[in-house]
Amino acid sequence: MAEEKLSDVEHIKIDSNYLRGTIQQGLDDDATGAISEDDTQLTKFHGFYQQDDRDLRDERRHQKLEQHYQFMLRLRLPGGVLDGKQWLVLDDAAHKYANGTLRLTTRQTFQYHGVLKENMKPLLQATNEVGIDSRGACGDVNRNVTANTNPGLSAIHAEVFDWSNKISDALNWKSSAYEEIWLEKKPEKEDEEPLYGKTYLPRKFKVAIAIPPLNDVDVYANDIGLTAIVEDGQLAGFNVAIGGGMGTTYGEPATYPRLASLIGFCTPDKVIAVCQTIVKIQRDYGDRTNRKHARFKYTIDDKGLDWIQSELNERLGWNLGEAREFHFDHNGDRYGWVEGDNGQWNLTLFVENGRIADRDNAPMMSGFRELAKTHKGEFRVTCNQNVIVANVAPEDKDTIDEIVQKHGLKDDSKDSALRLASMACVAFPTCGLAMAESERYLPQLITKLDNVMRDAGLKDDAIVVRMAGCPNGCSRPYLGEIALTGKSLGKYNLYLGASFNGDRMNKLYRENIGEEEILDELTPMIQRYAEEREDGEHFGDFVIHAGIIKPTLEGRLFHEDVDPGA
Ligand code: SRM
Ligand code: SF4
Repeated sequence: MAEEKLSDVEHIKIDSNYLRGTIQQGLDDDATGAISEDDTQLTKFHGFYQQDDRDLRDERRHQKLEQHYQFMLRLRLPGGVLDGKQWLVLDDAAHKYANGTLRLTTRQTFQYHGVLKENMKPLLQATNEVGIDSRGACGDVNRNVTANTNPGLSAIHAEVFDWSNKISDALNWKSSAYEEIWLEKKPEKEDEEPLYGKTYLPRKFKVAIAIPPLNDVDVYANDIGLTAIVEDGQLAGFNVAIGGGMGTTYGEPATYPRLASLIGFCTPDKVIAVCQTIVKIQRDYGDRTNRKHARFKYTIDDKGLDWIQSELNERLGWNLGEAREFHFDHNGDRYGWVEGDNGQWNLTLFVENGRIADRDNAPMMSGFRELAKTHKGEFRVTCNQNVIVANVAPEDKDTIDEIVQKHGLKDDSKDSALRLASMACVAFPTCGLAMAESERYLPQLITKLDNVMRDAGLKDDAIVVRMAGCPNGCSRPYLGEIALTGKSLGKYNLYLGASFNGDRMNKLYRENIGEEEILDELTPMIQRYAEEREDGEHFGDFVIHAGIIKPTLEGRLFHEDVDPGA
């Protein structure tokens, strides 16, 4: 590949001296709240995105002020597990160095928003002090490794959690730029990147581990989706699926969401080698000229799945085994108390769209802080942006319940089945790519849909609703039974008919519609569903049975409008 064809970001990486660039000089420059444009690409590898408050853009422009630059920090938290001491430090840092909230993400970790340049170092030093870093949380490398939080299968969960940590470490970048810049430690050895080399990957890369029957990680949305195979109560190994991804750009059919393809099985002792080898294939063959075509899914579709499989087998020196039997029930969370097979209890709490904040009549941040002071087990963040208070001794359940009650961490009057199954990405005001509201708007739309569901007698039905502020797919909308992706302020594309367990994507149903049309479309469907469904059927299936959407098993989203009568 001729050098001049490489994308700009490739040059920035090559010239960065192993991801240092001029980040330190940028931090020292107090004439601006921003850092240099090139460095904004490099800080991603360290976990930071430069943003500005979009609510203030016009006002600042009017006042001839520079934009209100600030940073988002994403932490690396494989498997989403942390203890009470760590939680308290994250909470404290949110008040001292960010906007006073914590944001749980769809990849099982925490984000800080509104971090000013001068607070970046102290913030990272605080989290690193309790063993939580942000290396590789963003950037052209492997991201946070997610793992199922299944509270019922405690022993298998512990084992899978261990593998998520090992995979995360094995796929992380190694240069000492991180310690040097943020922790002010002198490098102890020469920099090298044995896995990635100086140009890292062509694009982001994601790994998830599911434990059937739950697919809460949405395993098929990942570049590598591992499904734990449990036989006779033991972890026998992992089914391996490759090439999942959600991102697409409107009007560019060459970009599309894709579900990962199942290619085989490996035993646990081989899983690191399998992941590293797949990453190396993407490193060597991924497109470094066009970032919109650089994800592994496109490498697979360009080269062919067979070619990728034989390349993998050849590099490994052995062949993956045949994929083993398994079954997924659904991709949501199980709320309330669940007893683990170790006799300890686990409480899953709903956090609407992942935002933990103290609001009038809902002191959620304070509630979790109280839990963190008291709880002796760990917390687990789920890929549905919720929190599990995990490993609670039977005798401690009442104390946990009291704190939950006192701080309104559970609100049965508000938390309908529909709301509990909903999820929105961040979007405005921090996301630079947002075209429409998401986190700030979905709660209101759900309230309206709740009325429709209640009137239809479906108040206990958990239909998976997902909203995103643009087509990039951060809330994995193409796996929502009902999904909305932002087109412009107040306007969304409506998608319908994904399966209930994350193994089939939905299809575009209406384009560019506002709230009134959304409700006009969904109300009669929900009413008809209530009339026609048989017990146990799910909405995604109903949509197909009712003939509104033809099913797609090809793993591709259909972009043409579908005739409701077809
Ligand atoms: Fe995402 C970009 C937020 C999960 C696909 N995502 C962004 C940025 C950083 C916007 C930007 O590039 O300037 C968003 C920051 C918003 C903010 O203000 O915080 C952002 N993504 C998020 C989070 C926080 C959404 C949430 O509400 O939880 C999730 C953080 C996950 C994490 O902890 O690592 C998040 N993003 C996802 C997922 C879901 C997943 O991984 O399971 C996807 C779809 C899966 C995939 O990768 O294909 C996803 N984000 C994207 C894309 C499209 C990538 C593509 O292949 O086209 C972008 C845009 C890009 O990379 O160019 C993006
Ligand atoms: Fe931003 Fe779009 Fe991702 Fe939402 S889906 S957080 S609007 S990039």
